[in-house]
Amino acid sequence: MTEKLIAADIVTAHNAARENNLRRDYEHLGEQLDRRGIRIDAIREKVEKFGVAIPSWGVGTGGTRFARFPGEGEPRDVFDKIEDCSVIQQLTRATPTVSLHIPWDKADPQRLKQAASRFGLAFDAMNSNTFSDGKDQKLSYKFGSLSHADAAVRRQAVEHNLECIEIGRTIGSKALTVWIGDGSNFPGQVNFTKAFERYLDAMRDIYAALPEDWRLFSEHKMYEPAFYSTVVQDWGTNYLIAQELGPKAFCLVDLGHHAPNVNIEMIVARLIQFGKLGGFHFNDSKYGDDDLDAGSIDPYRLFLVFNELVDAELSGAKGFDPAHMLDQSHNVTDPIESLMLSAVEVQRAYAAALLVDRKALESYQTENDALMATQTLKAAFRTDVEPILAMARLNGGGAIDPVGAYREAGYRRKVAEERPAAVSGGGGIV
Ligand SMILES: [Mn+2]
Repeated sequence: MTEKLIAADIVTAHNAARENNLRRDYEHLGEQLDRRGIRIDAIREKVEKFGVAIPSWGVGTGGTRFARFPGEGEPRDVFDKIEDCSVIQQLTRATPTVSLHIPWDKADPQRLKQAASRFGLAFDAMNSNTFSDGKDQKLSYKFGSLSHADAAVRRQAVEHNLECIEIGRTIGSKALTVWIGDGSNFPGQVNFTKAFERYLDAMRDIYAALPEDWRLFSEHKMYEPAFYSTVVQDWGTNYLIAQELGPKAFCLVDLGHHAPNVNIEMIVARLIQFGKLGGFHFNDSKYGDDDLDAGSIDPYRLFLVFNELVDAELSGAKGFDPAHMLDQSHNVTDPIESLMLSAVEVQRAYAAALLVDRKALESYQTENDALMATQTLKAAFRTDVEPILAMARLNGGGAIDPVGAYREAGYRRKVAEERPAAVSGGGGIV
């Protein structure tokens, strides 16, 4: 029996007050979609099977390099984080997995496994950290990790990744995501070619230790923490890495890790075409790697990314199985609320992309009817799929309005009584 931290009667009462209206909205939308030749239940069934992983670090309050303003009842350790993740999954039914970051979440793997299975959660990709110095770490990553000029530092970074694989193996993870902060702040500080060659050598050692059924995701990022050059800076370099390493290596696309206005959906299409799309870190941004909530700034871009994903899904692209994760920083909101809404936004983009009339789109493309082609996408994007998402939640035992139910349950207030307030100040993510 899966344990639930929000009392079942609160969710039941919450849904009872909204169910009639939802059924009417769902029926009405069903009629509209029927006229477009779409069966609403088929879309809902796909949405019910769609999941996006919660990053353990996302449930703590984030911050900037200027300051961090801790919220009430912040998780004290990975076990509190798993509890918070279980609330997100209970109410949204969209987040069945948790992605851990080592060493932040280091704990006895058996205990981790038990903590997750208590709530029916599983573990998604493992994340290594060689972008900051851990407490008992011998050598510093100040000047890089997997690409460091000193072989001993590179070795230490490789060993850390091997440890992440080992922990992941015990808790049932099937992938390792590697993001490094390596780069330079001054022209001439590093030799681009040599640094990348050292990185590739180190990654080959990590790749060699991957279990048979695992995947290795490398994540590119244009800038920050390095501000002049970054070793894994864009999707081109990322693709080279995946090619060099072998069939278990894939590219991870974090939506915030590109220059403003870059056509990310096109990058996604390219990676799919060449069988190297590993997965996503969803978030949104206005200026750079802002780590804002998914879909909060440019929901159309999120939809366009999903348009490519659904196209690949429906056309049966070979080996297509992208991992979905959120990766964002919640500086001014309750992280649980932000993560619930972000998971729903990702689902929304998926559901809307499923509504694209692909036959019509293809014929408009063939006829060079640019206007009608783009209107075909817009027609799907403009459709309010909320009744489909809410019905999927209701069917799964979640809440019709997850944030509403969460606030009614007073979860944050309750955990704040048990979890002492964090000391404020200090920048950086937790
Ligand atoms: Mn990321």
